[in-house]
Amino acid sequence: MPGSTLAHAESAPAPTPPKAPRRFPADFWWGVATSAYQIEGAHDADGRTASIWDTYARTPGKVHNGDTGDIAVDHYHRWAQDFDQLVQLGVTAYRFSTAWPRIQPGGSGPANSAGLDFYERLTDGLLERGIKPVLTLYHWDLPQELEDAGGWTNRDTAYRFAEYAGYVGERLGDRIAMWTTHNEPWCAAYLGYAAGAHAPGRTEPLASLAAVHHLNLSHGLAVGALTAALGHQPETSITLNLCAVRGASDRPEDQDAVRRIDGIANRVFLDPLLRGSYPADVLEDTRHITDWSFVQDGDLEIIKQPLAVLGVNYYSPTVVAAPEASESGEWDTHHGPNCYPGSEHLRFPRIPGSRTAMDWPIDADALYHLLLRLHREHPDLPLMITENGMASDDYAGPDGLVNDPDRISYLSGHLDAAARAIEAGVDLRGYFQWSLLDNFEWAYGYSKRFGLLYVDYPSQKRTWKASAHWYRSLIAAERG
Ligand code: GCO
Repeated sequence: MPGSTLAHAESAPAPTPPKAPRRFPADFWWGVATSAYQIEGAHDADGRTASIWDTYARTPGKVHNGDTGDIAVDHYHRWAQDFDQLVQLGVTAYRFSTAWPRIQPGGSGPANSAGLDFYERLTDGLLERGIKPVLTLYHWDLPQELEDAGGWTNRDTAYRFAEYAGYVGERLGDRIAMWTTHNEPWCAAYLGYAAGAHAPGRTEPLASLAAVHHLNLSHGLAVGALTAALGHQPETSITLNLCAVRGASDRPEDQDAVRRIDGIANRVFLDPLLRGSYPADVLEDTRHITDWSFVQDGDLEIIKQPLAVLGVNYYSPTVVAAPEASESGEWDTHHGPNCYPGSEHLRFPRIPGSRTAMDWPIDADALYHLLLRLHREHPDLPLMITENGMASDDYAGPDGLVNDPDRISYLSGHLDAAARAIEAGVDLRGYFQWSLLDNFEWAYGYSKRFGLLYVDYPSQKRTWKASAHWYRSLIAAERG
């Protein structure tokens, strides 16, 4: 076990404790989030086989600098020291994901006991530290063999996912405080199969819509598998990166563009999950691409399962315009290329104002309005913010300090928005900052830093940023 490589910036400036009185419920879940491929490394340890991200990262030109998750931040070996930092932060919950190819090498056949052992160590390590394990079953690391058989465009993958979920449920059972089936099926489907900007790098609109459905279907099947494994339905959720979209103007064509994007990005998941049907306007908007015959009788009943909470990942808003209505010659491509099947003609005018190191616009108010919308449309559905954070160009100064005032300002503003939403009646149960550690930021490799802890990649040394001290003091003030 490597020696502790943590470097506390002991003389870090004492952050100003939050001035506001407590604004969150006493039982609010305060957390941080990570994902397997982004932090674990140990890509071929103890039986793990390749995922689509291992393949994609090895494909020349796909990932910045040719970076891969082979080592990442070596969490596979350093998890205990990282978990000790969770205790220092004072978080009450920790959101992580399990790597399917570690648990079921090749995506079919028996479970790999050594892989399950690792996640049992994580789970028990969290419980021993008084921290709730929030487990995501799929954060994009599909076993490559399943992609070779069609991936999420192949209906059978949904059934393979349920088998994998059953293995994890059987081993970890009721030790998991919240089971999340999927992280951002939007990314898995649209960036993976339409834009080609994420693994598996395909650019096939029809395939991406089939992937949307099979991801939705796999959610329902996995809930069934967890229920069978545990003997009762556990606390279950799914995490969506909902698009906080507004029009470039009030012109009818821009407002119809909003309807289109809201449908293909949000309601194509929300409606099957919560209403048991696909939105008619989305079926119409995509009629020229597919007749949706991949939706089989009974699928929608499977998808619509009771949810303990809906996880919401929020980073930045979106403005959309019909092509001729654009005011600015610049287009905001923080989604990457327009990857919306059937709405590729729409454009995203660049939003003025401050932006993160990802070139994403910053607007906490859009989070407030997104939460209120969800509460309005689904008043009995508890919510959790399962990811919120920003990339900034962090560096350790000669004094060893990592000052990240922009991140503190971002987190403060978005937590203010969350508190205002609670005041307005939203049943918000928790907040998970993205991310505990600087890590592998997908196609950006290690060039973007989202962590509360700075990672010096060559040495794997962790250093608290000023935002980590700030978040710790905020949690302490809120927990009282
Ligand atoms: C996502 C993923 C995370 C990202 C984070 C920053 O929301 O895209 O869940 O894996 O790293 O959001 O982009």
